[in-house]
Amino acid sequence: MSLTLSTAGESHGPGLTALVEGLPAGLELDRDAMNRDMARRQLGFGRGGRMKIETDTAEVRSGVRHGRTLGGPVALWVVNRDYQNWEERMNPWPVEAEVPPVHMPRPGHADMVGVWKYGHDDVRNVLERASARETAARVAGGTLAKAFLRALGVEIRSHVTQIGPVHAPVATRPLQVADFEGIDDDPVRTLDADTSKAMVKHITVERKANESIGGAYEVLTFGLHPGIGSHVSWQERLDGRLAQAICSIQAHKGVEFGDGFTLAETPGSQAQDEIFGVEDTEDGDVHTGAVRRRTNHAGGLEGGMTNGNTLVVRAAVKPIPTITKPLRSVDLSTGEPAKALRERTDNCVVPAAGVVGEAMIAMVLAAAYREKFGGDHIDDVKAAVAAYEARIGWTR
Ligand code: EPS
Repeated sequence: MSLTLSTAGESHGPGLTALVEGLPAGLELDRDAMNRDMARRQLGFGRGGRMKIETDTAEVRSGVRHGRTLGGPVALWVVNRDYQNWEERMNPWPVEAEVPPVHMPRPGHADMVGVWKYGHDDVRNVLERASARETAARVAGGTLAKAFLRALGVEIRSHVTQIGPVHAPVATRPLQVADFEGIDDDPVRTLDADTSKAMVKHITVERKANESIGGAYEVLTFGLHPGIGSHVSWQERLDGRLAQAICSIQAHKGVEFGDGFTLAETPGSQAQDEIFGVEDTEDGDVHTGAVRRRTNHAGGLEGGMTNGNTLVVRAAVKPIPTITKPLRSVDLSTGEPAKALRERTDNCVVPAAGVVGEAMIAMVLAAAYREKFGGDHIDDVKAAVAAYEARIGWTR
């Protein structure tokens, strides 16, 4: 038993579908919490005009009755309100109107290679599916994975750590769930007020210069049991699975766990997280079951498995390729030099990307929990988790 998410839909088509298979029956869902996540993905200073058109919700189409899962596939529907402005251009069926094709691929987008690979002569046939609008369906699906994890005491939070060259200060102590209270009220979803101002200023300045802006965010998962994932085969190593999920998000170019790339320059004796017994506990130690840790260089992963410490995943997001200052490209119908497609766009998506990162991490973790603990009903899962906790002597 695993858990899978499939998405369908185009950016300006009728809407998006998320199909989640493998949830246990009896899992309680909170409609408001689901839609809060949908709204959080639309937040962030630097979004474009499209976000004023959409008010995303995850509408349950199947698999849930009276607020609880039935054990079958759950289908969620996210309507594209903008479709009413695109009905001719994006109609699934032939239309009378002349719809001009797009021939100018944007450097950095799927446009050009997608046209070659799939045999299209209209870039729109590629860009509509490649668009990061698809992440609305990922977040919808992620709300179900989060509900499942929450039922087992696992919570996921994210914050922006970098916008362009502006870095948030490194936390001086391990972050806790409570530190994230109110983070979504910050315009760039960062934890430090002065950094937030500097990030907003940077986006404002770059937007005026017709630039798009990248950055980085961190996703922390609290309360994970040790032993999620496995060392026994490369396919089951959780770091590998998490990296795939994060790097599959549009515009994501890098991922690291814990101290990540910094570990490459750290002497071995300082790069590991020493293990202390309970009798050796000091203030600030992280309780990871029967032992304590004073550091978390590993980001909560050892040997491809969770180790009971907080999972720390950091992702790098490039500046998105739709820019109001179009770059040089060629007209694919003539091969002549041309300016790339210029469209309404976002300038900075990093605050929203953090919410998408949460959803993808939730999907991977929930799948690994399903694989480890099985169970047809959520109570079966809870019983299996409790038995495992007793066997390894683990407490939060
Ligand atoms: C996107 C382009 C913009 C973004 C869109 C992703 O859409 P539009 O072309 O309609 O202005 O707003 O993101 C979303 C719609 C969303 O919900 O996140 C792109 O080309 O990737």
